[in-house]
Amino acid sequence: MTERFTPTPADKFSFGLWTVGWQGRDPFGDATRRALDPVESVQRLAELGAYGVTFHDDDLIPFGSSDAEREAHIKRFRQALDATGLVVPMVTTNLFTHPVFKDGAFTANDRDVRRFALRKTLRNIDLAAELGAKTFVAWGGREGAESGAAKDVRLALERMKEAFDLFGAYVTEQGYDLRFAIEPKPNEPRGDILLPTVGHALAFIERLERPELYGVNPEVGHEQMAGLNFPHSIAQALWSGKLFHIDLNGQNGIKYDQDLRFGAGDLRAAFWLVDLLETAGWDGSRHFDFKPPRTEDFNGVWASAAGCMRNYLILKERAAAFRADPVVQEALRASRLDELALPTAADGVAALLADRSAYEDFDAEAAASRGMAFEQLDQLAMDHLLGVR
Ligand SMILES: [Mn+2]
Repeated sequence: MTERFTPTPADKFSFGLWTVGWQGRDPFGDATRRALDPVESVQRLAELGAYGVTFHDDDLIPFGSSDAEREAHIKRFRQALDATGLVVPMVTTNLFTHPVFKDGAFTANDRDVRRFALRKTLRNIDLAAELGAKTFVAWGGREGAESGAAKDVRLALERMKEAFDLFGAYVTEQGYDLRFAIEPKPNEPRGDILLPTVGHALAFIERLERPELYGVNPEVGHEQMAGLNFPHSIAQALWSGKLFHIDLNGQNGIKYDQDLRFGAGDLRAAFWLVDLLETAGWDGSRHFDFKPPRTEDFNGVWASAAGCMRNYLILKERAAAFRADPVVQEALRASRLDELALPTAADGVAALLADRSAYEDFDAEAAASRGMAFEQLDQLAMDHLLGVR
């Protein structure tokens, strides 16, 4: 029973150093845990069955480190990676903790701050390429405002575009095999953040000079903070060919960013998310971006990390059982999912106009009276999720 939910590197689970390493400092309280050495995190995550580890530059190399200190931190980290076999699929930049970024990084009103942010990011892009990462995440947590006149949003978007176009040109010139994943979030820490949802980010990407280099890194809780259906956002990102990375965690509705372990919070959304990722053949990392609650000691931290992976594997099994159930397959046909797969007017507009059954002879009342049988279908999903089928 337990063994089939034991993760292995083949499951492609990855964790940010900042997740298990979160010390529990929040707006109302101090840290409740000591700092974790990144080397210890790598070792423990490998023992738990993870395949990858990710980080912000400052998670590995404290802000303000000298070049020599920087090299020493990278060397120790590399040794831990080599010893455990863990890989670095993704790297991201901290452009939010230091007070210099209080008004943002790429969109700060102060030009010198923007230039510093570009340099900090370019340096981190070099490190990402050096460590073999294929995805570079950009979360613009401080790119926003608390009041109307404080930010000219059209100009800020222009500066944001300028930054991403510069990075795209840089990786192209350097020949790096690295793509960018923009991470949307509606608010927190800013009152309102630019590119607040997956949809906003997808639209922004199309305005860039090399749109093929950019995709999204949606986070479960971030879309849910905006009241949105996370699996729907992921489905649109997949449909657009823009799901470059994903942040899995848990959230209970529209409130502060809870960053619960994956599976906590909206369990039904988590079930449909895993069903979607698995049926779509998602081959990227199953990356966890969560915060073990500050109530926990390190036993709780590792239990929380293990729980993320265990919950994914349980939901993966439950979703597969749902799809394989002949009764479910019949219910899907009863709900006419097979019909949705048929093009609506592949015969062309002339044939459509000539088709009297499509309009003149169409019996709207009869069509309106057909039940969709969605409730029977959804209860089957519920039965599988709850483990009673
Ligand atoms: Mn979050």
